[in-house]
Amino acid sequence: MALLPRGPFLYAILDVDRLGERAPGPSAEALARGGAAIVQLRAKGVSDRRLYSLAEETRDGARRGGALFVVNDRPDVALMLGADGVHLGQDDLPPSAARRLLGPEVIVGFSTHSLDQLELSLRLPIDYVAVGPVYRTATKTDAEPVVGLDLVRRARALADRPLVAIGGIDRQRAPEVAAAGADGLAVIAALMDEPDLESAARAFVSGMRS
Ligand code: TZP
Ligand code: MG
Repeated sequence: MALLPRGPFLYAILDVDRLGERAPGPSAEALARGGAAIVQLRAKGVSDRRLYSLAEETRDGARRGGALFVVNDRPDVALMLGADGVHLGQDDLPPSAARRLLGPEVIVGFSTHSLDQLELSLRLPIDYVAVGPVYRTATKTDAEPVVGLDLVRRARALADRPLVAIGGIDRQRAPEVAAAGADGLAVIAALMDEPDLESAARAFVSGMRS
């Protein structure tokens, strides 16, 4: 299976809706330089051609900064661009199909939103399992109900692979999420809403480990 960073690590999600006037490449690089171990590109509702070029720029920026690059939703784009991984949700293409396409070395991550989904996911050929939303989030309009730290703890007890927590995680909450057993903390707004992405990532990482 693909190699993931050791926890706790910052899993920064570069959400194109929150980029504003900022360019994806330098933004990904800034997140990585600030200490994000993974930079995921999340680009909902853009054309395939635009997604491809956004992903190319994000990949190059993440790599310049020393982070792994993960594509949200799209194993085909991950394959074309030689991404380090793909992240899939419950309604995306099946993780087993993505694994067949991408081979054993590419990271395949998968979102879960309940204990049942978490248990089922552990039979899949995935490298990490994500749980959330841990807290209320304004970023994902169709987010599932909040699962709380309780599901993070239960997931930690069950999961035999890295666990990523997502949803409403900010600097203040990061230590309790890590203490509940999350290896990776996946974050959109608490990073992307800051003007200086590198400082935001750096502050997040230093708080996360305290
Ligand atoms: N999946 C569950 S919550 C969420 C996603 C993509 C959004 C996380 O964004 P934020 O801004 O860190 O709450
Ligand atoms: Mg998805």
